[in-house]
Order: sequence, then C-alpha cells, then structure tokens
Amino acid sequence: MIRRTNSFDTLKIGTLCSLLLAGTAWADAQSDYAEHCASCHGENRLGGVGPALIPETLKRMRGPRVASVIAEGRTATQMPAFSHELDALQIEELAGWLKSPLETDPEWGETDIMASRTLDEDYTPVDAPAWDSDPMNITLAVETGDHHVSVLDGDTFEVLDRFETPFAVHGGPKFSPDGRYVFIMSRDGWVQKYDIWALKQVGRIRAGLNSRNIAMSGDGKWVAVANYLPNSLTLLSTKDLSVAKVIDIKSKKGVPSRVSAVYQAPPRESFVLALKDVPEIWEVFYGDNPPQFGLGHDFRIEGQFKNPNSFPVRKITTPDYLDDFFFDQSYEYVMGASRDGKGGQVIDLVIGQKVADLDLPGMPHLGSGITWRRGDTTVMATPHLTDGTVSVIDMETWETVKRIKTEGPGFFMRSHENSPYVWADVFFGPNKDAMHVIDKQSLEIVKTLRPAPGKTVAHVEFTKDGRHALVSIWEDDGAVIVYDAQTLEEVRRLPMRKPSGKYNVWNKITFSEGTSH
Ligand code: DHE
Repeated sequence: MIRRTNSFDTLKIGTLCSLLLAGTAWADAQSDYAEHCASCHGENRLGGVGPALIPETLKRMRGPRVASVIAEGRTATQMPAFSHELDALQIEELAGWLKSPLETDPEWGETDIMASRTLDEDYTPVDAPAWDSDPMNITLAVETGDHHVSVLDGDTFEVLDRFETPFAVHGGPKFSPDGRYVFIMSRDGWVQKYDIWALKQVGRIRAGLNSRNIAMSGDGKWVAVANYLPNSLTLLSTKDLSVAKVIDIKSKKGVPSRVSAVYQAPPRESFVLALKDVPEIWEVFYGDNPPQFGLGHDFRIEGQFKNPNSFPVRKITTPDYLDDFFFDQSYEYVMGASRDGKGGQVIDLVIGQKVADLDLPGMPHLGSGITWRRGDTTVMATPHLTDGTVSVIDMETWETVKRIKTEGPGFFMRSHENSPYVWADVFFGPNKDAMHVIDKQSLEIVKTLRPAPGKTVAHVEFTKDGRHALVSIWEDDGAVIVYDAQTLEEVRRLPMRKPSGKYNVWNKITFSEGTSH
C-alpha cells in the first residue's frame, strides 16, 4: 500500500523548497545507506544482522542520538564508527532519512515469519535441570547494556548462565506455566525461546517487524505477539515456535490498528488486546469453549470455537481509546489508561461494557500496577509517567484512595505477599536515583533508598519467598542490588550491564499480586 502524500496545491513555496532540498539530501542518504548500511540492516531498512532502522524502532530507543551512533559506533554491538568514511553533513542527512517513514507499508505474513525461524541444532531437551538450585526461585535479569540475560539462583544469587538476546528486548519475558522455558521479545519482533533447565537457547523467530510485547496462554501452548508493524497479532506454538495464525487487526468498521499490547487472561482462556488506533478491546480465544458473556450489543464473535487454530475474536467497542491495561485477579475487570494520558476506564469483560471511570491524571503506567489487601478491601497502585505521584485505587468502588507524592514520575512498582512494603521507583528527572519504600497499610513512604547517587535506580523484583528485593542500577556499568526486604539493608551487589527488568519464576507463574502479569 502506498502512503498518502500532501497534494501539490496545499504546499507553500517554502515547504516545497525544503522538500526539494530534503529530496536531494535523501537521495544522497539513500545511496550512502546502500553502500555502508544495507548489508547489515537490510536493503529495506527492516533489519538483518543489525536492527531495523525505521522511526518506529529508533524513536523508542533510549541512548545516544542516531547521528552519534553512525559517527562513533555503538559499544557492545557490531556497529562500527563511520566518521572516517562519511562527513558530518552526510551523517546528519543519513540520520534524518532513517527517521523518516518507510515509503510503503512492509508486509510480514506467515511465510516471511516462518522463513525467519531458526532452531538451534546443538539443543537437545534434558530430563532434569543441569544445576542444583531451586527451579522455582530462578530469577532472570535482562541486561540491556549488551543485550544479555543473566540467569540467577534466587537463593545464592550465583549467575548460572548469561546468554545473548535479540537486540533491544522490551517487556517482561514470559515463562511456560511449569517455569521451565522462557520466551523473550525484542522491539524488532524477534521471539527467543530459552530452556532454563538446559541453560540453552532453543530457537528464534521474527514474529513482527516492530513489536510491543508477548503473552503466554494459560495452557502454555501459545505465545501471542503484539505488533505495530504490520498491524497484526502473531500466534506462535510454544513447542517449536511455528506460526499458528497471524490475525490482521481491523476494527468492526474495517479500520486498521496497531496493537499496543497483548495480555493473558487465563480464567477466560483468552488473550486481551489493547489497540492503539481504534476504540476497541479485543479478546482472542484459545480455549475450546466460550467463557461467560453478557448479551450486550457487542455479542459478535468472528471465528469458531472447537476448531483447531481458529482463535475466535471478540471485538468490544469502548467509549475511549485505551492503551495500557491492568486486570483484577479474576480477570473480569480490565482497567485501561486513556490514550491522552488524562484518565482511564474500567471495562467489564463479561458484559463487554464500561462500568467506571478512573481518576488518573498524569499518564498512569497501569502495566506496572500491583494489588494488595488493605483493611477489608483490595487496592491497586500505579505510578505515573508524567507526574510525581503513585495513585492508589479501591478496586471495589474504583475511587482513588490516595495520591502518594513522590520525588518524580516513576515507571515500575513491585511488592510481594510476604512484604509489608511496596517499592516504587523515580525514573525521570533529577531524583531518578531514588527508590521509595511505601507501607502497604498506612500508604506513607517509610524510606527512600539512594544506593547510587546520581544514577538511575529502577525496577524491583522479589525472590520467591519475598525475603529479598532486587533493584537495578540502570546504567551501563550498573548492578543488581539485593536488599533484605524486611530491614531494607543492602545484602549484595551484582555487577551488570544496564540491567532493566528482573523476573522471578515463582512470582510470575503463580501470578503473585505484587508483580506485573
Ligand atoms: Fe515498556 C513493559 C509499554 C517504554 C521498559 N512496557 C511494558 C509493557 C507495556 C509497555 C505495554 C507491558 C508488557 C509486558 O511486559 O508484557 N513501554 C511501553 C510504552 O508504551 C512506552 C512508554 C513507550 C514505548 O512505546 O516504548 C515504554 N519501557 C519503555 C522504556 O523506555 C523502558 C524503560 C526501556 C526499554 O527497554 O524500552 C521500558 N517496559 C519496560 C520493561 C518492562 C516493560 C523493563 C517489563 C516490566 C515488568 O516488570 O514486567
């Protein structure tokens, strides 16, 4: 499909001149790209040995400017420096062109996806773990500095393995229900399968060209991949990473949409999709029988149950565009953040209707939300990406109980059933080195930790028993700090390359209320 361009008569002369200039510069940039970049990043900019160089990917990458990476190269990758071959203007023009949209929407269907699959020849499944640690207390630490994952023993904090991931992992890795395998996704749409027992990669497949996250089905048979590019959801078999189905995302009215994220809803035997460009929530079913539905106006299902690999779809119209989701523990209610970042809504998945509005100004990051019992009710807390507060919401009345003032906007929160505290980071601004510890009952900050003054300190994960909390110093020469979760004293510091998320097998596969699902 060719993208629409502005018609000639709406262009002002100045705009036309700059477009002509840009046209010349871009022609030069294209030939520089063909000469220097295409062999690694693909003739079509969609990636090869190196990552895709398209705005969808580049916009999301934190770190040095694109022009600096071209000039100086990128440490810990195979990207060399080009400052000896290209002058400053050529580099700027090339960077500008890479940030411009592709001229045509690329296709990436089942055949392309399957052709990208590699299964490791030296991998053979094992009958038992190749180590003595507690398999349920294994914790993975994603190291984005050099694109690796460290496999930690959650009792001794010994590193059992450190394996390479695809470039730029995003979102939480997803474990198989028995905790034996883990699936990891990169922003370029690569999905990696790794066997924790054997400490070996099983294979990889490129399920999308620009992807958001993955979800594991409750029965462990499928991994769903949410894609921006193309507008699709890819369903992979967890067994051999083969494609079960690629679902094109088009609203009830036929409008295409990117998938913001996909979530698992095990009691409903469905995946739930947040859509970026249309006011709908989708449920994609993998079970044989439809779950409980109301008889609302949306009672339309495309596809059939009990039909292998049919994956019927239910499209629910919502009163607003909802981007980022949080589910109650029963998975009946989904809380969605409005795309404009000014609030949210609660949708009841059984009746397919909005049941409440949420008072959540300041771009809540619901994906990081957690719940716990407080008095005789369950509360949910979420950080905000543009506001220095943590909002606490009563999940029976959907009212905000408290806005806890923090030292700046945060990204991630965590707790554990055995911990009296919630840990909430400050990710943005001058206080990004702060980690707040909040009492779950009083909702007061009881301590603010600053283990590495001036450095970004973020994301927490607990060990299986909740005795230790692992915190990232999110820097290239960073570390994972192990805290005693009761005394809040530092116990160990494990050097790591820009560690981001940590994921404990037990907390994840048991759907601990203190962790994201
Ligand atoms: Fe994330 C999870 C969306 C930017 C690191 N992020 C998620 C999830 C969503 C999401 C929907 C939950 C998916 C899951 O785990 O299955 N993230 C977004 C955005 O919309 C946003 C704001 C902008 C964008 O489009 O990228 C965004 N995220 C970032 C970053 O800049 C971060 C800090 C660095 C990075 O690696 O890109 C980042 N996001 C993470 C991490 C998780 C995550 C580490 C998993 C957290 C967890 O504990 O589960």
